[in-house]
Amino acid sequence: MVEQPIRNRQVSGSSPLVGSILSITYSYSSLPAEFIATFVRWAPEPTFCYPSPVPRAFLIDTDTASDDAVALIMALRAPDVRVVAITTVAGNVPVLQSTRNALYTVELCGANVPVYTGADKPLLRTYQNATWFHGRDGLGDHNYPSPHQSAEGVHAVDAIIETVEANPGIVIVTLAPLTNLALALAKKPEIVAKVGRCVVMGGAPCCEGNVTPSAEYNIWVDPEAARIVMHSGLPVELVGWHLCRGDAVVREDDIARILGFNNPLAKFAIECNSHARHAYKVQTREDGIALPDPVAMAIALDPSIGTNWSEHYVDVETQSELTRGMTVVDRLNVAADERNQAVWAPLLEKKRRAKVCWTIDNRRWKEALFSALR
Ligand SMILES: [Ca+2]
Repeated sequence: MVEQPIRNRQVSGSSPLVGSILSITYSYSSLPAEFIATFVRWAPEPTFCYPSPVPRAFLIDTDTASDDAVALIMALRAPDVRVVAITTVAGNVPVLQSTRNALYTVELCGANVPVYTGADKPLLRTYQNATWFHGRDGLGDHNYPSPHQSAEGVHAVDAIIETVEANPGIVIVTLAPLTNLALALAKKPEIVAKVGRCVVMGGAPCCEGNVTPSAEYNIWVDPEAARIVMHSGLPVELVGWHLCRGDAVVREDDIARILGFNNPLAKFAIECNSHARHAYKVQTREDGIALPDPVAMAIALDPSIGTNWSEHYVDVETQSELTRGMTVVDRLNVAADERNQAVWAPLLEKKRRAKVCWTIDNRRWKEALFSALR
């Protein structure tokens, strides 16, 4: 069998999820044969990590568009965080554009963080970008110059595995479709036990998505990958799209305040979201800049910005077209009812519930944003 790079992988779309993923061939090696039984592994109970004098290690997986860029700035400028790796994936923009945007943002921050390019399409689905929202280049089409640095030679999937293994307790923040993380879990399920937190920007637990009424983009684009992550036993903290709307939106007075900081990062943060601001108004009739990824990053940096959390089994719909990518949150714990246990068995086996954030302190979220851009 001729091995192929991951971006040229061959998949079988008709077999069941795990079988299909097992059929993926890629350059490193075949996925472990025991994957079916073991891609969901036990891991210790999650613990929140509050700001500490010892820098916390972050790995950020991103489809770098305009709100991702702001989230990267927040992490790169956080004094108590060491961003050890940025991995990119196809999502809002094609993966190579995502890498370019991540490198540009890192350079704008004067940071030195390796960027690794990852999967260029979802596990099984046809790739669909979101340039209609963020602009063709994902950064509002302002013709930003090419970055000086290049991506690392290691694939993002291997970078995730190596980075987690080298940094036990690491915080993973996903701002994109979960393709890279799912592939890393498939290749090395043991990494689950070494992840301290996994903050996921994605989902619409209140059932009002930004792609369909049921689904938010990151989950909708690659629902099979999201399902693998939710079944993996990772200590997921789910930051849904609902947290980024309404009073969380950066309004005209907030924008004026940020521009008043009068520095290149503040100007970039507003400017690169110009296309997204327009698209968001068309989509929701809300005026202002919605920043889902920065809200997730604010919570990754300080979980107490989330003011209402609860723990539930969370699954992802992969069979229906109508509700593709729906984050199904078991708020009433129906999984405990023996009549439902067959359906929920994969999650029940792992005894790992996700922490779902329902509300945030909007004043403190915006203070975190201002602090990063000041
Ligand atoms: Ca994103």
